[in-house]
Amino acid sequence: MRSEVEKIEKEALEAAEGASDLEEVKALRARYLGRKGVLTVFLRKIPGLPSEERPEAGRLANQTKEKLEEALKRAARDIEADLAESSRETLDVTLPGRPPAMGRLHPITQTTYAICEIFQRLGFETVEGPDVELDYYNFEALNIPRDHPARDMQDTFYISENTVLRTHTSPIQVRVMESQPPPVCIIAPGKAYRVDSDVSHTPMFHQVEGLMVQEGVSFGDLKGILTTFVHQIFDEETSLRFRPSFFPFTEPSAEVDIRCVICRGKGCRVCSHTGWLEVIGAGMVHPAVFEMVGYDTDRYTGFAFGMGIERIAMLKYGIEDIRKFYENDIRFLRQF
Ligand code: 2U9
Repeated sequence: MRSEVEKIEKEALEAAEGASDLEEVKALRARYLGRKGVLTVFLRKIPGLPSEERPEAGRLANQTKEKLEEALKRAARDIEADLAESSRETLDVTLPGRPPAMGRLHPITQTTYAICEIFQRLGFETVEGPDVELDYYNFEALNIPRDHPARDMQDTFYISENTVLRTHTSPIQVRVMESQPPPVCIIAPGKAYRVDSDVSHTPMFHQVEGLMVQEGVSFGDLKGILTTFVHQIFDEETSLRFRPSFFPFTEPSAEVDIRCVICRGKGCRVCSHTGWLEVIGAGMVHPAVFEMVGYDTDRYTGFAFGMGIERIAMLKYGIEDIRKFYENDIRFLRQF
């Protein structure tokens, strides 16, 4: 009797260990533990055994049943774990990696670089300066007196009584002149701030200003430099006209118009049907500005000019609303 149970146990445990799929485990369970299973049939025979053999036979058979149940459970668990492992995604280390998402320069940065590059080729050096400026460099040294409308609280962001967010990049040029004698041939790109907001104005915008100071510098030199610049940033066909104007820091002063780059002078919405676009302000540096930085006004003359970078970018790319540059709409920015 003992050897019969041991034989069943050995055979069943070996079969459980060798089971290769869940169907096989299920079949083994039925074969040994099912209603007509080998072990069940054996258990049923116990009551017919001589009474002294029954306890031993019962104990042995129940022990085998427990071992077998345990072995079948383990077999099912191992098979399931193998299945999960083999269905997991495999990693092909020879595949090329995902390319990193490429960023790009903001259209205003691209335009700033394009403008600066043209002037650099003409011999101008690029200089930068602080956005938070002393009242002195932003206004006083540029011949903008205390009661000038440009100083109005409505136009200027005041940080304190003596400090402002610069309203133009001109203070950079004052700082350079203060720090060195002529010759000076510089361009000053950067942010400027004014209390203003509509389709063509944002409270922060960008400017490039230029300054050339040397003995014998004339208005003719200014016209030559700006004509070359316009031909390079737009094209050779773009003509210019210089109109008299006024700025506190230049005398004489001029506003520079270019032939409308959208309609070529026929008249359109962008040029308000005039055929011309105002893009640059310029003039000969006012002697009062030279005096403030200690330059000899009998010896030196100079010209200066300034332009809004957003305006140049809008005309180059045909953008009608300045606020587009600052909405951070990726669909807009991706186009440049
Ligand atoms: C110094 C002396 C003179 C710079 C100049 C302009 C004329 C001008 C505007 C164009 C559009 C500013 O962005 S904008 O609103 N600029 O019209 N700027 S002359 O004159 C200077 C600068 C520095 C020491």
